Formats: sequence, C-alpha cells, structure tokens
Amino acid sequence: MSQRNQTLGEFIIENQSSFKYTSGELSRLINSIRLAAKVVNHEVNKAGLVDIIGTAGDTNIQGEDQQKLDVYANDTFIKTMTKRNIVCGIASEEEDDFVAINSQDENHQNKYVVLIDPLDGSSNIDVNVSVGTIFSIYRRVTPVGTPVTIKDFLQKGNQQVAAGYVVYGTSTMLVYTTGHGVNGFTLNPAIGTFYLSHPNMQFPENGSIYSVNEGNYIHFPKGIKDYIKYCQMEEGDRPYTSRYIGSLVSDFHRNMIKGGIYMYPKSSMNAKGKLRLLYECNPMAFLAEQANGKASDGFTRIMDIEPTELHERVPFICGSKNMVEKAEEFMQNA
Ligand code: AHM
Ligand code: MG
Repeated sequence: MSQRNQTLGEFIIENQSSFKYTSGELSRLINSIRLAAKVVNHEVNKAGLVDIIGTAGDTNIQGEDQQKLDVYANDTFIKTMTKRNIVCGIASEEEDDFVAINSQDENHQNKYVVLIDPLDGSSNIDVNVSVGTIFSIYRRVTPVGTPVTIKDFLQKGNQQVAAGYVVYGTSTMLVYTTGHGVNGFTLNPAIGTFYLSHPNMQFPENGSIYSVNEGNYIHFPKGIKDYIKYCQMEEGDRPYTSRYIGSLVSDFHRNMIKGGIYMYPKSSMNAKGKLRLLYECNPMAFLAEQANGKASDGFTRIMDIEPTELHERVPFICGSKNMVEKAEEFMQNA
C-alpha cells in the first residue's frame, strides 16, 4: 500500500509482523495509547476556555468535578490501558508508586509494563504553549503468572520495546518507534484519525539549534558552560540559534526535524538535573537513536544507565549525533 493517506490504525496492523513477539498485544497496546491521546487532545484543546467552562476544582454543568489537565491525562491513559487487559503495570510521573494491574482472569497473564509522563510541560498550558505525553513500553522480566514487581519497571532503556510521544501543538502528532525507525502521525481533528505524515523521521547529523534553559547558566557544570560558549562562537556554521520552548516534547520534535541539541544538565541546584530517567529520558533516547541521533548524560549512553528508583533524575543531552558528541567532548575535557 502506498504511504499516502495511511492511517495509524492501518500502519500498526501492517507493521505488526516486524515485532519480535507477534501476538498482537503490543499493537493493541499502541492502539490504546492512540485512543487515550485523542481523548486527552480534546481536553487539552479546551484549556483556553477555562474561564468559561470552569477551572480545576470547580463542578461543571453535568455535576462532574473539573480536574487539572495533568490529572485528567494521567487518569485517561491509565484507565484506557487498564481496560484493555494488556499491561500488567503502569508507572506514571503523576503517581508515587507503580500501579499493578491484574488481568481479568486474575492470573497475571499480561506481559507489558508502561511508563508514562501523561502531560509533560504542563506548566505551559496556561499560556497556550504545546505540551506532550511521553510513553515507554517494556516486557515484564518477572514470570507471567506472578504479580508485577518493581523489577519490571527498573529496566535499562535498552530493553524498551516501544516508545513515543504525543505533541499537542499547532497540530497534534503521535510519534513512536518499536525499534524499526521513527514514524510520525498527524491527527485530523475533524474526523479523529491520525495519518502517517512523517515517515522514517531522522535527526540531521549536524544541526544549528541549541536548546537549554540558559537562565541556569551560572549553575551549570564547566563542560556545559564551555559547550554553550562554543555554540555562540562565530566560526564556521556558528553561532548556532538558541531555541528553548521549555516543553521537552516540542523542543525534541523541532530539533529532530531541523537538527539540534537539547540539554538539561545537572546544576549546583539539581545534582542530577531535572528530567526523569524512566518517564522522559529513556523514551526520548530510544526515539533519538532510532532516528539516527544520540542521547547521553555527558559520559554514558542514557539507555545503558541502570535505574535504581522509579522517579530518578538524570542529566540529559540529546539530539543530532555530531552535536551531542561535541557536547560530550566538552563535558569529558572539563
Ligand atoms: P514536568 O515533567 O514537571 O513538566 O517538567 C519537565 C519539563 C520539560 O518538558 C522541559 O523541557 C523542562 O521541564 C523545562 O524545565 P525548566 O523550566 O527548568 O527549563
Ligand atoms: Mg515531565
């Protein structure tokens, strides 16, 4: 079939045979994420109407309590995935601990765990800036038939079977990988269908955009400060352009299309940076590598880091290969 007008639903079915395990469960899981993304998108698009339809904590006209959007997104993704009887557990940036999900027959037969940041960058909602959902999927490591444990969630990123994000932006897009490249789908809101709009997405090897919260410059490690100065130097294709939305998904998405580097380093205020290894960095790193980019903490490949706790943070440098390698060089020589 030609890729023109191919829907996400069709794409999932047609590519199912390329998965290592072809029982159809992973396809159903991605389908459930597709559905939840549409529901959340609908709600995110109404955010500007908050003065009219009520704010978080109010009761709406149907007598339902209005939820904050990040809570709403969290509930929607968890409920949608739980009902489909495919995942044995979900860990979310919004929950203190993982949520164990028993299969309907109560035999713990479900094989997948999902780690999710349901609404990343949610502080941007009030000002109409894009936000996103980030997800990461693993096969459980404990035996099927037993309850899910923390071990199933604390896997290295290199064990991911799928990862992706939804960006609720000028267009809403779902971008994901199952380890065979990265494909992007744009939602046609009129009919609620995602179409393949960005097949085989690739980071250009070089780029000219650097994305970092420079307000924290004074607190950054020397290697990052040196690299920022390098980006600003007039030489060859530099100075680079600075672009920082403050919404990881959007900054990543733009950099993947145009070529660039995103950095959230550690600082004298945050010893391990801000971003979460399991909910944000690993899925973005998997996508980056599948799109010919790179992700590291300055010294180690993100996906090779052994996680020790659910909500752990890690310094994050991600984007066009040559740019990330240059930043690593500065880190390692500082
Ligand atoms: P969140 O998970 O609390 O939304 O925080 C993650 C977000 C990223 O999307 C973004 O890149 C970063 O925080 C921005 O942080 P800062 O405002 O410190 O630059
Ligand atoms: Mg987040």
